[in-house]
Amino acid sequence: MFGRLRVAVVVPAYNEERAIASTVASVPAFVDHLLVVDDASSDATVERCEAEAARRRRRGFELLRHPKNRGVGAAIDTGYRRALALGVDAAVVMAGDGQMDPADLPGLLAPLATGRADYVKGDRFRSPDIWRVMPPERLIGNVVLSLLTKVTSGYGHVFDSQCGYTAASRRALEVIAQAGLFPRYGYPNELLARLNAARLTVEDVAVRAVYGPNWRSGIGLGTVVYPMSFVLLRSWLWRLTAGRAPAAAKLDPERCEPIEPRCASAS
Ligand SMILES: Nc1nc2c(ncn2[C@@H]2O[C@H](COP(=O)(O)OP(=O)(O)O)[C@@H](O)[C@H]2O)c(=O)[nH]1
Ligand SMILES: [Mg+2]
Repeated sequence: MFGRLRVAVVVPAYNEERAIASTVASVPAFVDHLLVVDDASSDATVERCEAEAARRRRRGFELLRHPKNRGVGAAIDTGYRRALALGVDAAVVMAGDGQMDPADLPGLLAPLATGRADYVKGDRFRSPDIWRVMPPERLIGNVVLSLLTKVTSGYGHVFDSQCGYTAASRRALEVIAQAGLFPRYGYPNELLARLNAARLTVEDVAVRAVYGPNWRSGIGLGTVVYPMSFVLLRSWLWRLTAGRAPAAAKLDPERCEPIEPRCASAS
C-alpha cells in the first residue's frame, strides 16, 4: 500500500534476461501486486523472472504471458487489465530493462494519493544532467516527439512523452482499458490523447534517466517514421473529431475480463 492506495507495478518484458531479475528485485515491498508481462520472449526472461520472484518470496507476484509477441503497448495493456481485475487503486509501469529508478516511485504515486492527478508520468528532462546522461540521438528524438505530442494530445504542459515510467489511477485505467490503443511504440502518445478526451488530469514529475552500459532499445529511426508518425496523426485526428467526452467513461466489463496468470492471451 502507498498511503491508502493499493498499488500494482506492471513490468513489460521482451527478451530481458539480462535485467529482469534485478528489475524484479528492485520493486519496493510496499507494492501489492507485481505483474510481469512476458511478451513471448525467446531467451531466459521467464525462467530468470520466476526464479528471482521465488527466491525473494515476492508477495503479489504474477507472471502473465503472451503466446506471441504483441508489442510493448499490448504488454502494458495486459498488465493494466489484470490490475483492474485485482481491484487496485493505481498501476505503475516499470520497464523490464532496469531503466527506471524505484526511488522515483513514491514521487509518481503522490499526486494520485492526494487526488491531484489521474495519471502521472515521468519527465527525465527535469533533471539537470539529462543532457549528459541521455544519448544524443535519443535526446533529439525525444524532444521532437514530445513537442509533437503536446499538439496531438492537447496537454501543452506535458513533456517527455516517450518516458514509460507512469502511474495511472483506477479512473485512468478504466479509460485506457476501453481505448484499444496502438499495441507497439506509439502507445504512450495515443494514450495521452485519449486521457485528454476523457478530461483526465495529467501531471509530470521529475524522474531519473537511467542508461546503463548495456543499454539498448527497440526504438529506431524506422519506428519513429512509421508507426510513430501514423499513431501521432491518428490520435490527433481522433481527439479533434471525437470531441471531448462528457466525463471519464465507465468501465465496460466485457472488455476487462480477468486474465489468468501464465496464460494471458488477451486479444
Ligand atoms: N522492444 C520491445 N520491447 C518490448 C516489447 N514488448 C515488451 N517490451 C518491453 O518494453 C520495455 C520498453 O522497451 P524499450 O525498447 O527499452 O523502449 P525504450 O526504453 O523506450 O527505448 C522493455 O522493458 C521491453 O522489454 C516488444 O515487442 N519490443
Ligand atoms: Mg528501455
